[in-house]
Amino acid sequence: MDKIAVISDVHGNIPALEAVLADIRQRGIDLIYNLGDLVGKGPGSALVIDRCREVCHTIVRGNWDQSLIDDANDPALAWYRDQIGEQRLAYLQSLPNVIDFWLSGKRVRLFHASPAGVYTRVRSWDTYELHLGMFANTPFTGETNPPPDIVGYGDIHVVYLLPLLLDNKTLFNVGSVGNPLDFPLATYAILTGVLDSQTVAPYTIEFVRLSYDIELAVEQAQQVDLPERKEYITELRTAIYRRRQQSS
Ligand SMILES: [Mn+2]
Repeated sequence: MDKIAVISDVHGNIPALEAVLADIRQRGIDLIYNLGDLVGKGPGSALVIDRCREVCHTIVRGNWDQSLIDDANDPALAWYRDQIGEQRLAYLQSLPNVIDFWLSGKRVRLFHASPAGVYTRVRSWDTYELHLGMFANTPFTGETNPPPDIVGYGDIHVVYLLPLLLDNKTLFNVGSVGNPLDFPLATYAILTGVLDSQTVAPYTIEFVRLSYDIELAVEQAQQVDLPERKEYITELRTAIYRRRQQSS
């Protein structure tokens, strides 16, 4: 059986990334797909890009990666853009939208947010129709025939797995490595099956949640002039999204 580690939303958190990479290595998995949002939020965007380029087979572009390119004049993003530099920005721009492959007779597609693009968000509590829309071929995804049976994505930083029984499809979210918003643990997914095979065979989708040195990540955030630092640190420690934190 082949194993694929699927990581996403590292968001400049080096201690979380290193904990996840060590776990992947220890399991003997050497194929890593990355669903984007390498940058933003945390203090280590540049390092995360460099490290992920080194270890990930394929990386797709996330909404933060895209907005550093699109919103060149947004002062809130200037801190990250300055840190990353032109060459890495060009690299982010070059990343693909989706990863398509066969696994144990299933067509699998991975992307950051949705087939509409990196900025269109779909949540676990959205409608059946919106969830089914995650399997569509669009100008953003390109065409596959057949369209995907299994779709995995990032973006919302919350793990879930949803069978769409009426249509025989499976939707899942891999959670976030560096900025989890369900539990304060570094999270990723592992797919197991026969890679590149159109023959039906067993496969599994599992989720891994790891403790990592959160206080080291906090210390790294405190050493720099990070935008929304207080909210970011609370997210690391509590997994409560900054827009939901009580203002004191
Ligand atoms: Mn994200």
